[in-house]
Amino acid sequence: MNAYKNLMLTSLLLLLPTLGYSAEPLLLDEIIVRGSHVPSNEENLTIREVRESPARDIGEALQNIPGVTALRKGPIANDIVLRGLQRDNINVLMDGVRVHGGCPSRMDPPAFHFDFAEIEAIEIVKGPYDLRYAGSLGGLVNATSKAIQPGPGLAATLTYGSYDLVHTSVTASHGGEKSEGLIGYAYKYSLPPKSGDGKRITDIYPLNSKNRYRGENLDSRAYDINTFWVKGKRTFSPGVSSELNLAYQDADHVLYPALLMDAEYDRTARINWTTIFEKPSERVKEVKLQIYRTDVDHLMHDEFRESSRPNMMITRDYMMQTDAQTTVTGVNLTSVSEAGSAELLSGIDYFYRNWDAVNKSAMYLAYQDQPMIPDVDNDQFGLFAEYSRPLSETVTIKGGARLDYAKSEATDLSDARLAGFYQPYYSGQSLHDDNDFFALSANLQMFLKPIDGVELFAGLASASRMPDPEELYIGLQRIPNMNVPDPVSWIGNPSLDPVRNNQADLGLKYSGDQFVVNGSIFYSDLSDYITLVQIPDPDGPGTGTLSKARGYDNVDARIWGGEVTAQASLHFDLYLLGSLAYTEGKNRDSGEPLAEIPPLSGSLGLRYDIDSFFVEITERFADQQDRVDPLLDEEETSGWGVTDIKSGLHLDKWSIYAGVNNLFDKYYFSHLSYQRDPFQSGVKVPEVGAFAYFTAAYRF
Ligand SMILES: [Cu+2]
Repeated sequence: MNAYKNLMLTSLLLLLPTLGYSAEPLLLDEIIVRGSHVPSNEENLTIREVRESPARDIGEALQNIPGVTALRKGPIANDIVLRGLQRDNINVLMDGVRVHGGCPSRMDPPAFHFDFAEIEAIEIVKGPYDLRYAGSLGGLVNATSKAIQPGPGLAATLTYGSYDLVHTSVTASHGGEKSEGLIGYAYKYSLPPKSGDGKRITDIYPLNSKNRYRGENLDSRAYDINTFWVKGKRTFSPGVSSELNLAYQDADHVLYPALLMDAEYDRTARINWTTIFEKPSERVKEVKLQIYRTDVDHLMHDEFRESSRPNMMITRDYMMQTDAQTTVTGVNLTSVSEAGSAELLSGIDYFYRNWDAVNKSAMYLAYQDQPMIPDVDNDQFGLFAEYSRPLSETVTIKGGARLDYAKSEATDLSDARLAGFYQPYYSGQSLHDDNDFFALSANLQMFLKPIDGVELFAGLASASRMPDPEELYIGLQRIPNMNVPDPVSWIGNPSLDPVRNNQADLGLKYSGDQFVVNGSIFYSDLSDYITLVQIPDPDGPGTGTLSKARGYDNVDARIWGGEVTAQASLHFDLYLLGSLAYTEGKNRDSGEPLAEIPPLSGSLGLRYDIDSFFVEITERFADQQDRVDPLLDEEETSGWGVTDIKSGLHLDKWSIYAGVNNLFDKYYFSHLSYQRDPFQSGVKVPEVGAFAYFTAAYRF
């Protein structure tokens, strides 16, 4: 693998001297123009770029951004990992709306609940530099929905790919002077893809495994997702407008080979109502009021697996099932004021989140309901202000602070269950079914343009986030029995403290006529970082009502790393595109590496682009990951490299794309795609083998 990596880096260096003048490096111009709007700690992915790829969802599409990795348990539903931080350590929103998933195993991460066709662009803030939303501890990923263009509009896309993949969408819109409206529909379907060894990814279990798919389900739908959305906007008087967005998504029959269960359904409803007052007074540029609600209803079970075959104990269609619901109701009020060239952003951010999940299992409690996520109420209230001001022609500073109050209560966690099941795992700590905390976050950023084409960024930040309801209160008791003498329980830690991230960032961006490079490095000191821990059986192995467990603990940790991307314009309308990203994490309490940190990864591509036509070949690669946490039995993952080719044609109203990912049908594993609990089966799911696709897109 190292030889391979060196080859990639050497070829990049050898190609550099061939930089030359092409008449109009259009692609480079576009990158420079786009780059000039965002500092080097931010990235922006447009949906046009996404359309070139066969990405199944937002998480997969974002993998092209260095520092972003996707983690998944099946063919779809990629969870976003930003510089090694995942779950509630980062914020993933759409138009500022929170959609927390319902599944305790994160079958439905936040980004799963939006469709590409709803989205115009995705903004990524790397590091704790966003103060608008609670919990942007490691960064923010915010998708912005499509704006309605004046007059009538129609957009349609159809992608057909290997394994009967069909992704299609259509939106129709009309933009008038006072009223605007948009309606959209998207459908996604695929059979289980095959990995490089020629096997369906549903066919990864040995014949004697209870977790293997039943014969009739090996080649059944991998997912079947319908999404509908409407948007209406009304301008009441000059500068006062109100917009209402409604969306409903029904995901059915989603397979998760990495887990013990699959999703029967995952239904999401979203309402977002935003009112904007422009220039309400001399000093105030804008006041925005946003009210939203999201609802998720998720059901998973093992009915497609051998484990659900009836026997003495299994008397229903399933051996195990989890029924989960979650809602978020939020209000944001923000105002932007200006005085000269200085700008002040301030606001209030409030939301209420409820999460409830009930597990039933034949093997442990004879189908008795178990409050796995015990109907947790979580309120968070935040106040923030951010000030930015140019100090001179070449220097701008930006800084701000945020104060948060949060409260969590497990309403379905009885005193008896807390004392009898939770307390023995955390002896010496006094556990409660409610928690609250105050936290202050702040940052200071500096942007410098010392000479033409060069931009420097320096940032210092300290941010905090509340432990999430799962980390605090999850409870899945597995009582040792004849069939399973030494099971693993799941136990939240109600005495967890909030995580704090103290981070420093440096960035450098250079834009020249033939060459654009953007590099950044970061160092993150995490106090009370929440990590998974293995806890021994408090009442001795194989006896009593308790078993060994996986739980959570606060530890001190550090994560550091960096990313670099470069684009160069060569002769003959050719462009060289490259990126590298590295993240390293250490648990300072145990001295071991942090678990679930992506390895060194990158890409190197050559693209011919004359605006109306392009063809590109890209090599994506990752080094082996041997920095694993032995305390969690985390396994090492080998390095890999795969080749993707694609091309596209842009006509007046039509765009056509075709390509093959993993051209040489390599059999490989992504480091992050398996250590997933609860309900991980322990089997690694390989990545998709050779995958061909064709997309036609129409718009006017
Ligand atoms: Cu689930």
